[in-house]
Amino acid sequence: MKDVNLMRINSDTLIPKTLKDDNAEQYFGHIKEFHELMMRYQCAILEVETKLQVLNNDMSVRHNRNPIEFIKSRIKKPLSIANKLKRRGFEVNNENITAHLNDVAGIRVVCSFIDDIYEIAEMLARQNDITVIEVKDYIKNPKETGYRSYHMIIEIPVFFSDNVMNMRVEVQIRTIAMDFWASLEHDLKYKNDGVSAEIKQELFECAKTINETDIRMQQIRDKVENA
Ligand code: 0O2
Repeated sequence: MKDVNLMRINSDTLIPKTLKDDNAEQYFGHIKEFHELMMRYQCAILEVETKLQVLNNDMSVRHNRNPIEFIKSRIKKPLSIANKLKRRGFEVNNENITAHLNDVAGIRVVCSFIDDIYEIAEMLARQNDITVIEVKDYIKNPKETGYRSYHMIIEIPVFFSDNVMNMRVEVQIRTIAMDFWASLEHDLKYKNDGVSAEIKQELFECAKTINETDIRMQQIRDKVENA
């Protein structure tokens, strides 16, 4: 028999030090309810991560391929939650988090090839217990920054001790190359508090080059598979 290591989650794991650093406690009056809500989002992440893992295992054994390179997940920081609600003109409270924010629970799925992205997205969307709320295809329609990625907002039922809740999760699916660009671009912008138009243009050009490489890698794979 194999031991299952239960993840020991407490509020320190869920609500990191940032709660204090950001002084966000002031926004979430009922802090216990806020922790509880974050725990629910964390559980939704677990559910979706397991689904992705199952898909990858299945593809690996039956088709000898691993479409997913790696998966990252995060719960949005309390201050980011509060700021986003305020930006949109909503009062900062737990009800408005569930009613108006779709990206409190976020999962990033990094795939090898462009086709893998659409395959994973389709396999997820086909599952009976998943409802696709919204899709933004920034691969077919890149953002003006050059950002490419496939975004899905999905809803999944999570069974808790005394109730079932439909929880929303944002799933961002992208290639290693798209992820490489997005991570560096994000860091450069964040660290420098914004960048000049010239740098933006350079970043845009890099995104284009990276996309061309992604397309060539896909073509090479198609040739190898059809050889
Ligand atoms: P974080 O820390 O990643 O959560 P919405 O979220 O619906 O209010 P929007 O902008 O319509 O707003 O959502 P969208 O475009 O579907 O996705 C927003 C997320 O995509 C961002 O999350 C980033 O993770 C990523 N993203 C979008 N555009 C860019 C871009 O130009 N560069 C990079 N590096 N990432 C981008 P957050 O909330 O900004 O932050």
